[in-house]
Amino acid sequence: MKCKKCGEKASVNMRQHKLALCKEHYLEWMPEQTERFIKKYEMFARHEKILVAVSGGKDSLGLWDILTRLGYHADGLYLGLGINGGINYSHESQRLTEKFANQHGLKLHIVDIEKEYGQPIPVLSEISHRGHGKPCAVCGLAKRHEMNRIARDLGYDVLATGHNLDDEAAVLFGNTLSWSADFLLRQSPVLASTGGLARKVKPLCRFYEREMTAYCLARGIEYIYEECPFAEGSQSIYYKELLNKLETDRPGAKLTFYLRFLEARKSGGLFVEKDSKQAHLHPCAKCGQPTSAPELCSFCRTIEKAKEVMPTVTPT
Ligand code: Q46
Ligand code: ZN
Ligand code: ZN
Repeated sequence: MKCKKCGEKASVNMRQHKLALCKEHYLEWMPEQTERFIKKYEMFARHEKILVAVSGGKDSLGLWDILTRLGYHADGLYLGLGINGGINYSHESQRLTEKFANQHGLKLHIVDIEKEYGQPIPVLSEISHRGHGKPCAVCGLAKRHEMNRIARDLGYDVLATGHNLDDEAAVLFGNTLSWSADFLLRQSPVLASTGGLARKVKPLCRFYEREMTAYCLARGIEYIYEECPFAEGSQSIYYKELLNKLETDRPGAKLTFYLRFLEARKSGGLFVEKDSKQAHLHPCAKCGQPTSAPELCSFCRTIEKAKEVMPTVTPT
């Protein structure tokens, strides 16, 4: 496989884009695409101050790296959750985040939940009896709360998170299975700031997880490979596995699923009664059946086309 830009040996092959690139051109392509998404979804402007939520994982460190390479003013925020498990997850993820910030001379804010609120997340979860034995509900709540607090208190314009396409498609899949209209209508690459909540953006929402892995490897970014120990057996991991099976058979299916959703949401086509659209129907010039096409209905057009190729086809 050869790089589409220079003809050298490709190191990344993106079947869904029918695009293979060498390492050098891949490292150019990722920030170019990110910039395109930032503009397309009107995430933020050049002069705005961005707070990147960093966890030490490939997505958030990759995002911080890309935004910095693009010349944006992006500082990091690391939340110490106090989650240890076998691999000492919080300790290791903080170490790698600090290492990245030091290597690149970037500003990193560290907020330790235990220091701030007296107990680490797992204990707060236990004593508050929320989340059926798993700390994720309290953890999610704390993360949203703290990210917003720091963004507001330190005067950041926008909060950026490293959610990638696999994350977004899994959330979308879950919300579609349960037809959670409110959640579906709120899922977006940009959430405008409202009533004291900071604007939230997801500049990586169109990149596959494996594209982020490839980016970090190519850039030599050291990140934490392990997931949080509480992520094991979660519903979102199960949905990701299902979507990966689909993607293997139909490359690009995940991206199409997400992008078509965004289009439908933008055009107001989600959960809107079709009645208003039916008003635009008129009779087909040939068969008289209702159609929204300008002259012939789709079926008559198909028959017309077939007739051109094979004159024995009978007209409607
Ligand atoms: S919510 Fe749950 Fe995550 Fe918090 S406790 Fe771990 S798995 S880190 S995305
Ligand atoms: Zn190349
Ligand atoms: Zn509060």
